[in-house]
Amino acid sequence: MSTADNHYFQYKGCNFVSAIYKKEHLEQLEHFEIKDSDVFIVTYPKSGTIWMQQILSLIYADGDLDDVQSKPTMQRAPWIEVPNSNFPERPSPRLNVTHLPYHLVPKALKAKKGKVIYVARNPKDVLVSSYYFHKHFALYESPKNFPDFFEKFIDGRVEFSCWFDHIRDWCTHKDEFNFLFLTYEEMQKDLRATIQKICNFVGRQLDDEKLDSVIKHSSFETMKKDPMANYEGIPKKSPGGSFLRKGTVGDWKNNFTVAQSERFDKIYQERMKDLPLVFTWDKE
Ligand code: PPS
Repeated sequence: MSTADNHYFQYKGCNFVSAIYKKEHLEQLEHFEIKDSDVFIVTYPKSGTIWMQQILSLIYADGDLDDVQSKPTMQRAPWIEVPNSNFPERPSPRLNVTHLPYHLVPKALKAKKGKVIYVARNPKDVLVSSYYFHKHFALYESPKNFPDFFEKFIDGRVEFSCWFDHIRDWCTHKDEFNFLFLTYEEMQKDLRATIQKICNFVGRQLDDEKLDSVIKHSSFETMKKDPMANYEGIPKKSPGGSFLRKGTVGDWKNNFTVAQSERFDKIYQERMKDLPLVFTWDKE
């Protein structure tokens, strides 16, 4: 990709925002030691990351809300690719999050140590959510306009590069990991069932009361009001706007033209035809 303005740098084929990430840290994290108790949420940006950080930390809190309500999500489950994530020193069980593509995660994870929860979201909604976040977040390049951002997204000229490559590489290599695949849309449709799936996967059981509490504290409405789960303090380009923007399925319909949608569908079919994935594109 063109990095004329140095907004991004490339590391092993993946685009990173220069203001946040450091090549030396990315090199080191490939060699991090992994423990069986480590859990990694893996997402392409704007696929439900903070939602899963909130859910997972609530599950591990086992009904004790003090920690969850006193620490922001990014401290409860930090990004391993952010230089100050402090991964090696943190006490177990370590909850983590990453947007990294398959080929850049700690190599030891591939030996089935630790657990990976991959959360995917239909890419039209990912694109739209990402467009608005680029307009909102001060450290990100402002999109020229929606059509221009659309082209960049399709070409992978965005942070963490191409959505199609991210999901393909993770899904085709899933058997190298203890791997749970979830979608944003299934979380929307049946959050209780999704939380139960996560509990089974990580080996934590919650009684009904604790399960209800996780559901309550991870609802869009509760998180939007919760300063520990809504990123209200991040640097913004202008007042107003919110990280928890709409939290729905199908908002792409309010933003894509018919021609953009048809073009996206064609590219999706070409790039995804041999992957057995089914996305929900509209509210059910
Ligand atoms: S990031 O920047 O990659 O960490 O963003 P990420 O957290 O992956 O995605 C942000 C979008 O997730 C929505 N969100 C939720 N939707 C439903 N319920 C809950 N609880 C929830 N929490 C976050 C958030 O609103 C962003 O989507 P959009 O479509 O922009 O609203």
